[in-house]
Amino acid sequence: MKLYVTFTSPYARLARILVLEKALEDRVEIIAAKTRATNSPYYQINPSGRVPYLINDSGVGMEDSQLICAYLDSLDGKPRFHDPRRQTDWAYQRLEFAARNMCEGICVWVREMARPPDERSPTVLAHELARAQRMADEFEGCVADPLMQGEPTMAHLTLAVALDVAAKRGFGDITVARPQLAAWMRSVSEFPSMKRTAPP
Ligand SMILES: N[C@@H](CCC(=O)N[C@@H](CS)C(=O)NCC(=O)O)C(=O)O
Repeated sequence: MKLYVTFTSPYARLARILVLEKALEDRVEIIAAKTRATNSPYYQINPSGRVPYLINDSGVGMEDSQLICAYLDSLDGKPRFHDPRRQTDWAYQRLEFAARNMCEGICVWVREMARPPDERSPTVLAHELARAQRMADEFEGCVADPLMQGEPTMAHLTLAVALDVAAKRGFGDITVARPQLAAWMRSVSEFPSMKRTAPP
């Protein structure tokens, strides 16, 4: 299989983490894609131009971290990160989806900042800054929940990659002055799959 990524994308990082967690390194070739460039040859492979993108052993291409992570997790018939029993555990699902939405907002901020200064929207930047702070307050109140402790889930991984992209791409460390979230992030950052996929 081939997995197209960039090493800064939190979504691609989720797929890279699943490759490690599911011991698929020998089966999945990780390939750096050139995204956000006019006429990138990558667009011939994945017309959407986004990462991650997986081409499986049958040559079927699929995009989106949610789909790719679920697919990689299913290959051994023992989906640890997509346990069928959790699919209707709404207390868990709401945390995973909140983490994903927090990540999306931070990515909007990062993309906005990547534009030339005179093309940036202060309104969008302020909106995303405020959204992430509110959501961090919410997570400060719920990372002690047993659902966010113990063995990693997609909710853990998604929140952790979101916090890390914020810290590494100029948004700032959202765990500052949020002691529960800071302690939680320290412990999740110790997972070998998190360490081995840390952005440059
Ligand atoms: N919902 C998608 C989001 C993927 C995404 O937006 N990836 C960004 C990198 S963080 C990307 O490929 N951007 C390139 C572009 O927009 O052309 C997922 O979960 O995989």
